[in-house]
Amino acid sequence: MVSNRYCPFVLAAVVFMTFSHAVAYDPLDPTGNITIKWDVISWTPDGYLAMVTMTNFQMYRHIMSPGWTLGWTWARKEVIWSMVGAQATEQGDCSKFKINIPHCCKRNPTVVDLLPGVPYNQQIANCCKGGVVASWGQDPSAAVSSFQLSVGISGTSNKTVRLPKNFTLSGPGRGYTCSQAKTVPPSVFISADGRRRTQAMMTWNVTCSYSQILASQHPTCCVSMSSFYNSTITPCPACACGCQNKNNCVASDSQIRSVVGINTPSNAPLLHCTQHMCPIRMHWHVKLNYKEYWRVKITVTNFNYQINYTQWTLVVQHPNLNNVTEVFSFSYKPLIPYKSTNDTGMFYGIKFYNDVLMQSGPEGNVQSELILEKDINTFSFKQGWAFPRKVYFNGDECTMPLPEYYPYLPNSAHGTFSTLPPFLLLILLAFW
Ligand SMILES: *[C@@H]1O[C@H](CO)[C@@H](O)[C@H](O)[C@H]1NC(C)=O
Ligand SMILES: *[C@@H]1O[C@H](CO)[C@@H](O)[C@H](O)[C@H]1NC(C)=O
Ligand SMILES: *[C@@H]1O[C@H](CO)[C@@H](O)[C@H](O)[C@H]1NC(C)=O
Ligand SMILES: *[C@@H]1O[C@H](CO)[C@@H](O)[C@H](O)[C@H]1NC(C)=O
Ligand SMILES: *[C@@H]1O[C@H](CO)[C@@H](O)[C@H](O)[C@H]1NC(C)=O
Ligand SMILES: *[C@@H]1O[C@H](CO)[C@@H](O)[C@H](O)[C@H]1NC(C)=O
Ligand SMILES: *[C@@H]1O[C@H](CO)[C@@H](O)[C@H](O)[C@H]1NC(C)=O
Ligand SMILES: CC(=O)N[C@H]1CO[C@H](CO)[C@@H](O)[C@@H]1O
Repeated sequence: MVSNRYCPFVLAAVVFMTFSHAVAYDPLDPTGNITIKWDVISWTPDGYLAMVTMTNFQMYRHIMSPGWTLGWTWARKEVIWSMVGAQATEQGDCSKFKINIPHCCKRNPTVVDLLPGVPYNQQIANCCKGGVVASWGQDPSAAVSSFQLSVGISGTSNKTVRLPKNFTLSGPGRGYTCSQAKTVPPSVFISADGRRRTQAMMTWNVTCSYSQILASQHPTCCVSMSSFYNSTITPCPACACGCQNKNNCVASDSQIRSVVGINTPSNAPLLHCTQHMCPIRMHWHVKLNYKEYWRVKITVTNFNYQINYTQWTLVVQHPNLNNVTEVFSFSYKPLIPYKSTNDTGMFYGIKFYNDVLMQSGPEGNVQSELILEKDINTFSFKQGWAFPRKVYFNGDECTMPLPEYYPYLPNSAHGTFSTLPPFLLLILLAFW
């Protein structure tokens, strides 16, 4: 299956990926981050009551099930008396407390969201979603997660409180790096009738940013291509996502029933065997050429037997996305990180229709078609222009084939144009 001609390319792709993700900066979402805001709502006899709000400002990277995990280190000997809307995963050693026992005595607590459906008295607004947080681009109202905690044995004024240190965020898994907590101007809250403003006693912010290279050693998706003008299907590069799982992949959907539950290594994903070994493949097919428009078909396929991708997102960069006329079956939203360019957009599923990309198998794909209006000055089928420049799935960049393997227009490839049968030539001339 693995043909030799891909080998130099794989190397080049790996080098390229390593290079392009070395910094925690995403050119398609330059201000994307997750901000964690602590508002001290009131002082208590031995500490304070704080409202913690996590906002996902990333346009297209959400927090999937099993959700976020937040950790920090207390500056002194603080304890958490109680929590609402979340819980510390470990209580730690509270043996020195006799009457009231704290919720958590650890110096470095680890907090997770509660699951949906917890009793009403344990809930607050924006909690209890199993740690799942939507991306800002998809649904800003669901891009927030909050909890409340009562902290003891801490300072009891804005001069004596010490900010927690060393924040860690798993979203889920690695990838996020958090800044130090920084005191910011106190948050202002407006009452329900809009006629009264109150403010926090004290507020601090922590900003966490994502880096794909920290999240995973290998890419997690790849792109394949085809077109109406060339019968070649350009596959994903061989081992585009590393071939480390090649030995325990599943050869056919019928085999999966005998494999699941028997020998599934806990951490390694269970993938369908492919030459690219990616959990996700996006296929871009240049389908039709009209006089003023052209049509593309997009298919996203899940090769992972262990994940249903809920609230999936797909980001595509292509110069003609400034003239998208119609998108079928997916929601579409242009992303305009820089005012001067409008060449990037995000696709995501329609709620209750195709917002879940099902596990590998017959249902494990989602499809869409889009119609783009040609801009006479830039439009071309030559030089692979009709294919995307960059593709991200769930916020992780997908490996592209090398340009030399793109399906080429017969005339621009290797001078085959002139050797084409005359009737094909006529058709081609009519189109370009
Ligand atoms: C975090 O994101 C918000 C919203 O995009 C932005 O205003 C803010 O500057 C970002 N913060 C950092 C430190 O990047
Ligand atoms: C503490 O509060 C006082 C008055 O409310 C304010 O003037 C001061 O700047 C605050 N200090 C800090 C560190 O927030
Ligand atoms: C910060 O947290 C990381 C991981 O939890 C740990 O390895 C490191 O030692 C901590 N640093 C401090 C100063 O507590
Ligand atoms: C702190 O975070 C909130 C978002 O939760 C944001 O609105 C606010 O601007 C941030 N403050 C600063 C000074 O960055
Ligand atoms: C995915 O969803 C289907 C239908 O809801 C369910 O039967 C299946 O067990 C789920 N798979 C995983 C890996 O969660
Ligand atoms: C960007 O392109 C989309 C079409 O894909 C269009 O609807 C939108 O108005 C454009 N926005 C700007 C700022 O040019
Ligand atoms: C189709 O594209 C392939 C890959 O780029 C190229 O090798 C081939 O020559 C093209 N076919 C024709 C008929 O030009
Ligand atoms: C042919 C066409 O509609 N071109 C438009 C493409 O989008 C740019 C910017 O959004 C417009 O300026 C063009 O007129």
